[in-house]
Amino acid sequence: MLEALSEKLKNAIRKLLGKSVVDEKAVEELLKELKIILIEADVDLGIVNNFIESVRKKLFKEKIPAGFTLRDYSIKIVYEELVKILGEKAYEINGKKIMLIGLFGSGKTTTAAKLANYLRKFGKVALVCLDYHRPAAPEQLKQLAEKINVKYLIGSDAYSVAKESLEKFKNFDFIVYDTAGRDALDENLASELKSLAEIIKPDEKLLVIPAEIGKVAKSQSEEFNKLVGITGIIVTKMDSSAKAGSAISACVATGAKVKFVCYGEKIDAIEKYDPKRFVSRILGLGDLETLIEKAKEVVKPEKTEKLIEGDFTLEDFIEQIESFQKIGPFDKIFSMIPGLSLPKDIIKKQEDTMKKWKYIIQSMTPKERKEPEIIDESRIKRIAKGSGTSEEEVRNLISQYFKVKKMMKSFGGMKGLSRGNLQNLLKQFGFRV
Ligand SMILES: Nc1nc2c(ncn2[C@@H]2O[C@H](COP(=O)(O)OP(=O)(O)OP(=O)(O)O)[C@@H](O)[C@H]2O)c(=O)[nH]1
Ligand SMILES: [Mg+2]
Repeated sequence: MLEALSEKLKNAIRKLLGKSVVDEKAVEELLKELKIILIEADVDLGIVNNFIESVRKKLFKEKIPAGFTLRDYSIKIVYEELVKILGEKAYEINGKKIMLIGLFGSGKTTTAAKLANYLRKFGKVALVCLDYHRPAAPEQLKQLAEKINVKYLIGSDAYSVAKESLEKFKNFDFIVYDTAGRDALDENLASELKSLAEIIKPDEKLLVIPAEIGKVAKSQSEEFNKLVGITGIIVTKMDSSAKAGSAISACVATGAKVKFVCYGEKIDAIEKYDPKRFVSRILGLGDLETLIEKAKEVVKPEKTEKLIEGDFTLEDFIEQIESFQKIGPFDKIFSMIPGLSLPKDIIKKQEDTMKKWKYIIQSMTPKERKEPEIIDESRIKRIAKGSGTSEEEVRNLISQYFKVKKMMKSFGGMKGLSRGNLQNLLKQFGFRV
């Protein structure tokens, strides 16, 4: 199952993130683990090796951009290189006439109905049965079409139905053609598909491949492409095979475009294939890329020098709070951090606390912000009143500030934080991550 693969990948990443020090050795351990996981998931060895080499090259032979720690950057690169082997771009369906082709039982008929149902949102759709080899095929298509309430055409032989469909559905936006399957792509199937394509002149010839064939998808898509030509691929049964990633990467390796994936028998179990979303999902990264980009934007490197000295005032504290808030709402930030799940009420509480801290610091005089040591009981009273908080809350903030200051000295100042280390940023605000 895809979830099992996903769980293994997530664990490997969690392991790296949980390390106190992320160095070359730690990344190598991650790579070793990823290699085993991908090979076990049936991904082609050549593809796996290229993937590992590209990650290594980017992390150890090229310069790590400013604003990143090795910890963040290694996850970013693993993510990007996985996206590369899984297709990089999302593709559209182009045109009106869509022919589905593929071997026996790959899911053509079911997928034809799912696709018709999906395309209904964009225009008028018709389903056409071109499978008159399997006696039950026309009835299967008829039932599916009636279930989703779209127009359909069935007849008694594929060629005349193909011709008739062009006239009958000429005012439709989409015509989805279901064709017959075979055990293998033999001469008969190839010549039937070619003749049908000559009549229909399809805009799309989509090869339907079940995920369970894994890396064999490469030879299958190459063969179909050579003999009848394909414009894209639909991978079905993603829900019932751990080889989904393998099948997709095998197709991508041939240069084919995976356009849709199906992950169940239900009519709506189809979605446009988007490699970025797919990889984020299996790695459990949420929207990590966006988060890293945003964190980089708000944590400005030029502040680093001063802060490295441990010269961290309450003014810097408030600035950090503000940049943290700029990244986004708290629960969103947390959902984007791999391996981190905190109860919603704790997140909310921390968010409220930070808001209060901001008011408290804003109620201090510039001198108090620079030298919090001078804040005595009477000043605390005044600040609490001015910020609408309690004296206890003011005391808490000051004590938190001194703790952070001490912690930063021992961690070598704000260096780690300023390079975009989210974990440190969170620690600063009292999260145990
Ligand atoms: N779990 C799961 N089952 C699927 C999926 N797609 C299709 N199936 C099942 O796979 C079986 C074969 O599907 P069909 O759509 O009949 O396959 P086909 O390619 O038209 O088969 P032939 O016409 O005999 O070549 C059916 O039992 C479907 O319900 C999917 O995404 N997930
Ligand atoms: Mg069929």
